[in-house]
Amino acid sequence: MNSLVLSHFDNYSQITINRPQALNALNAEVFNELDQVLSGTLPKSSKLLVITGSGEKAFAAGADITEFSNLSGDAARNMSQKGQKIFDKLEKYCLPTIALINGYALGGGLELALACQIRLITQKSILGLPELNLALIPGYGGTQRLPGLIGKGKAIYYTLTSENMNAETAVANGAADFLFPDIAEAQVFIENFAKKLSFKSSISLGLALEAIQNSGESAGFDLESDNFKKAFEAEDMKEGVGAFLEKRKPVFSHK
Ligand code: CO8
Repeated sequence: MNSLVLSHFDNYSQITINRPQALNALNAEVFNELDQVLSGTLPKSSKLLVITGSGEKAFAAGADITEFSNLSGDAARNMSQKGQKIFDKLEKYCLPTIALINGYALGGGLELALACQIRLITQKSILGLPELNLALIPGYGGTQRLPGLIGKGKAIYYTLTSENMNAETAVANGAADFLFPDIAEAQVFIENFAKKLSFKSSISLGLALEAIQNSGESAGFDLESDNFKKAFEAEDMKEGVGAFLEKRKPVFSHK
C-alpha cells in the first residue's frame, strides 16, 4: 500500500492515511486501499479498527480537490457512489471502527469520520463540511449521517454555512464522542478500550455490534449523489474549485 499504512498493535489494528503533504486528502488511491483493507482480514487479536491521519495537522482535509479538475458530472456521481459504498462497508464493519481525529476533519474527511462508529477528537481538532465554499455539496454520506448525529437543524446550519466546529462544540453537538487534551491520551483510551474487549466473547461482541449498526437506514444517499452531480455540473463549481487551486476567493455567478 502507498497512501495508507496498516499497523497491528496488541489488541487493535490501525489504518493511517499517509498523505501529510496534502493534509491526508482522500484521493482515489486512498479509497482503493481502504476498500482493500476492509475486504481483507485482520489478526484475530484485533478488537478495534482505528483510522487516523499522519502528521500533526489533519485527520483528512477532504476529498482531494485536485482530482475534480477534469471530472464530468457523471464521473463525479460515480465517485460519490463508490466512496459511499466503501464508507458503508466501514459503518457495517465487523469490529468497532474508531476515527482518531487530531487536527482538521473537513469535507470528505469528516464524512469518513462520520462513517466510523466512534469519533475521538483532540483539543486542537476542527470539524466541518466546507463543500459549499466550493459550490459543491457533501458527497460521501455527510448529508445523511450528520443529521442523525447532531440533529437536522444543526446539520442544516453547519452544512449550509460551512462553519467549522471546534472540539468542544463538536462534542457538545454530538459530532464527536470523546474529547482528549492530546493524541497520547486518546491512544491510552484506545489501548484500554481494546483491552476491555479482549476479555469479552467475540460472538457476543459481534452480535451486539451488528444490532447497533442496523438501528437505522435511509434512501437519501442516491439523492445525495444525484445532487452532487448537479452541483458538479454547475459553473459555480468550476469557479469554486478553480479559486481554491489558484489560492484566491471565488466569485460565483449562481449558474
Ligand atoms: N484536496 C487537495 N489538496 C489539499 C486539500 C484537499 N481537500 N486540503 C489541503 N490540501 C493541500 C493544499 O493545497 C496544500 O498543498 P500545497 O502545499 O501544495 O499548496 C497543502 O494541502 C497544505 O494545505 P494549506 O497550505 O492550505 O494548509 P493551511 O494550514 O493553510 O490550511 C485548510 C488548512 C484550512 C484545511 C486548507 O488546506 C483547506 O481549506 N483545505 C480544503 C478543505 C476543503 O475544502 N475540503 C473539502 C473538499 S471537497 C470534499 O471533501 C467533497 C467530499 C465529497 C466528494 C464526493 C465525490 C467526488
